[in-house]
Amino acid sequence: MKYWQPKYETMKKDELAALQSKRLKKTAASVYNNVPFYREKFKQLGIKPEDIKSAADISKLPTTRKTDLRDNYPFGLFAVPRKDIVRIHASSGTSGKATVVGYTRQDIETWSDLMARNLTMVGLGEEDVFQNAVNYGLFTGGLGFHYGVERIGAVAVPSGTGNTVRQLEMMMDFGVTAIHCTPSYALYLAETAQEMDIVDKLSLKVGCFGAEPWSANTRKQLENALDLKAYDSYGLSELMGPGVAFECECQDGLHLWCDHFLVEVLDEEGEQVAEGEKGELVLTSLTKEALPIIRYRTGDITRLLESECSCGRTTTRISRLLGRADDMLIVRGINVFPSQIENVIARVPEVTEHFQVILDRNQKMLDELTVKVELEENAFTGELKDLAAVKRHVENELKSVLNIRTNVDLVEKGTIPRTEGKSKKVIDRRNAL
Ligand code: DLL
Repeated sequence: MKYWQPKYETMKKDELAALQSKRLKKTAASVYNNVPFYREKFKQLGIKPEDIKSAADISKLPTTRKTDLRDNYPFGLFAVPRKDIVRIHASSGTSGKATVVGYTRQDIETWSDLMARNLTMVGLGEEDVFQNAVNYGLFTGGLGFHYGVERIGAVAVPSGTGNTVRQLEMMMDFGVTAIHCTPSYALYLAETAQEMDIVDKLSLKVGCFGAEPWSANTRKQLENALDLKAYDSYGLSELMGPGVAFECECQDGLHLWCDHFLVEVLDEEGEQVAEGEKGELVLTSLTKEALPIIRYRTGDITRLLESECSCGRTTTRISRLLGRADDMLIVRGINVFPSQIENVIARVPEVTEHFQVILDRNQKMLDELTVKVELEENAFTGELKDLAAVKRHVENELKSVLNIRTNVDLVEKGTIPRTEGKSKKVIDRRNAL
């Protein structure tokens, strides 16, 4: 069994708790002294950094939400001067301003090491050729993985996204042994490889898949189709990017690197759940310099797994992500909130306020978002070209807000079901596959 940083990966629970306490105290002091937003929050709660004596005091601290980052756009929550920032990324969220995150040189070092831990954990090393088939822009998945691949001394193939046939050719020509992409893109790669009848010419042994939800069933499908072992990779820009939690070869939950992140899984009352129970993942960074984050409400639902893993690592594990506490959807890797759609629809006089979002996965395994909206009676002129114009107008408005193409389906007034309780605004048919 190989570890990248065995000292931290297999640390005894009490030593780990002591390290977490030390780092939490430092983080609390850093945000209090350097970030006006947090200083104000501490004041409202009547606490000072000195009140944090150990990691167990975490529940005294305020929580942070995505909207707090947006409200402080772009750099308002940074805890270091601009000269110490060496890189920024942005989350894929699209409502209003993007969520901008920053890194110091040391933050990039930490991130590279955590990615190196993950890649070593799934059996990769300097003999491997790693194709990184995700976007290399502001999205953290590209450079985040890339630095980890270089750190373990494997060959990085920064193929980025698109051109599936070329991606597969590279895999054959370069003897690629490991790939990283979203699970939905992996399904498309698998299907194309089968159509090209080249699966036996590939030498893939490991697939790292994440950035969006996927199921145990998809894992089986991918492992069979591509003849590799598929591992779940979880992360979020606000805490760093990919590499926050990752599966080991046991494929029994994701190891969350507790020396760098303090994990809470909270129920609806804000209480920590027991082992095996579901709740919202709430994370506190323990070592981040540029953008320390206190009790970040990820909105992701998971189960807490505290028992020891047979791989020997002593971190807390979390189960595969089970859904969202809010209604955020991830469509082609972009975060979409139904409330954004609602706001757009409300601005268009030709349609009613009723709508329904339908998510499908097309033949290329890409997400398709259809928005059903009702035409107002007085907007129906009987002319098809007028209908087409309304449809185009709503589609364009949605595109400018969501940043993704949608298909608008105009339906007759009264046909979208009304309910007394919560209406089912979203029908997600993607996992029916
Ligand atoms: O998606 C970081 C990342 C890149 C993770 C590459 C893994 C691989 P964001 O764009 O900020 O960051 O989106 C974060 O994506 O809160 C989850 O809702 C979702 N997500 C990420 N990984 C998984 C996963 C990157 N393995 C948001 N399973 C998170 C389910 C995931 N959902």
